[in-house]
Amino acid sequence: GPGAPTKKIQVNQVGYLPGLPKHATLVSDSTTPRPWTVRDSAGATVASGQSTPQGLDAASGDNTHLIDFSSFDQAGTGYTLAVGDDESFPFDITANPFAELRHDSLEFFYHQRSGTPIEAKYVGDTYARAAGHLNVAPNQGDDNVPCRADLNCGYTLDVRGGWYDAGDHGKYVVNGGISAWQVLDTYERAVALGDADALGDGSLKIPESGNGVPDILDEARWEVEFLLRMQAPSGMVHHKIHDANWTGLPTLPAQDAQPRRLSAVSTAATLNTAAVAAQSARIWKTIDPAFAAKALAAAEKAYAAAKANPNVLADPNDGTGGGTYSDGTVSDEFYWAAAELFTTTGGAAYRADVTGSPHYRGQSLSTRGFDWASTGPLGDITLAVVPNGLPRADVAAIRSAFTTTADAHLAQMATAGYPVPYRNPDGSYDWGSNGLVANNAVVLALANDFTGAAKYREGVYRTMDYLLGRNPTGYSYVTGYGDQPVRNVHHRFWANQLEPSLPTAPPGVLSGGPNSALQDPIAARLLQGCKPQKCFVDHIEAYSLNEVTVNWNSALAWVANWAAEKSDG
Ligand code: 9MR
Repeated sequence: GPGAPTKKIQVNQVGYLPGLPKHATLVSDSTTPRPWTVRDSAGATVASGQSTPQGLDAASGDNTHLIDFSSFDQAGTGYTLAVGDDESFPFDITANPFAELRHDSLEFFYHQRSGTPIEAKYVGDTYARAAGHLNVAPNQGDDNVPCRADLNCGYTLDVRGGWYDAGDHGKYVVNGGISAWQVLDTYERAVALGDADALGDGSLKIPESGNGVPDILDEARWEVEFLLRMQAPSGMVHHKIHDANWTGLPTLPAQDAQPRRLSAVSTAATLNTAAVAAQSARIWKTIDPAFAAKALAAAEKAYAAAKANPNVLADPNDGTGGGTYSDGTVSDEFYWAAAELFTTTGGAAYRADVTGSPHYRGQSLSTRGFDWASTGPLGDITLAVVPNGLPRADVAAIRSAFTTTADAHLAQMATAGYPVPYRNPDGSYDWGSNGLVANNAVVLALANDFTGAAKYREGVYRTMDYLLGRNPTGYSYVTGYGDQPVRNVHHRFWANQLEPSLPTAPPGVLSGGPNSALQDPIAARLLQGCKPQKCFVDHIEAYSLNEVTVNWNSALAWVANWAAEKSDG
């Protein structure tokens, strides 16, 4: 059936690291061990052993065996695993499997830029395209947009720029904000706890390369500038801007003829912008003091406006032409924004809001993970990583919340057929499960940063195994990586499946992944009764399974950069 894997042995199709555990999954009903071999690219047997039967795996519905070939450490390319007549996709053993992914996953954001041409000199002819949403016909532009007619705001805003959210051309503050934050956090964490060298000026193929500022900051700033434009004169921030009606696939940004609608302000968007602007203020403090001051003023104004308007919720039914991103709980956004403002300013009022929050000290960490609607952990990451004025014992308590959550992930992964740090109480897989998985790998990575314990580092690479092919569908969920990567992600420009003159996605883009709620017509038609990890098909119209987004790629980029730094390659 659709999504049926083509292999019985699932591996990380990209690469395993010498000196680390190397695991694969065999699908087999046998209750006794089965002999396996590793073959080199010439077909010669270079290692062998016996599998360990694991029985029925609930997440996939497969009977699985563990193949542990950790003892084989010879660097090389084109290895395969074989059991009987079955053979895996090829894989490498290499010191740094993430050297390219760390940059590809960040360059995704340049491709998603709105309001600027995407130039061949950075992306090549295949991916070059005209600017979108600058009021050049048939576009109706984002540069002079009134509020939705029924809102009667009395002003227009220039909200050009930013990143398109996903396969659609919407720009949503709560999701763009967490994504910009995470790209910036990739840099902040590397400065505070790791090695920021690889993130410097000249590391990415983007127009700002060579301007003396780390490219990763330049790319994030493209979105931060947009978030600041979404702020209303009141200090509140508009929730989103998108088309009046959904466009079809394919539609290039410059060909979008729909009117653009600026939605109402929301408390969530206001706090999200406050958080990212406050973070930006400290990052650019010496790099660009004027921008830093502008960002801080916007953040403080937004935070004050949100305190005065604490319950302005986005409309959960406003889903025509764009996603809703509605969120009924904003206590986590209050905590996150206060954490960023406190870290940047040391202000006593912000500190009181942080320490008095029910989210303080990792209370919103869970084995499901975090996303645009659950932002408390973002505040925890900042407070645990970036130097601030909290008591040492409180910082230690936040850090131990990460290790406790990481331990829960590792315990659950230890018995899984296809180990992955992600678990809902009912076993379901959410829309964007791969993004949640990648964010939970961030938790594992931080647990390693905080403790140095090797088990957490191994957990990060084991998570990459899942995303790169050691899963029950046999897909590498990262475009361009592995022998069977997803090829038909939901995107209005990378729509090769529908229009052969258009490209497939560039390398380094994360598909949303399995979603057991089957929330699009393709999923509902093809996947009834699927086990959660198998609720996936590589189809361009399956937007609830196979879309790409800025928030999922920001999580991938964070983890890929950490994994590259920590692989010593
Ligand atoms: O990622 C979002 C997911 O958490 C929600 O369950 C889903 C339905 O509301 O929406 C997802 O976000 C989509 C957004 O609404 C529009 N752009 C594409 C996003 C990814 O599919």
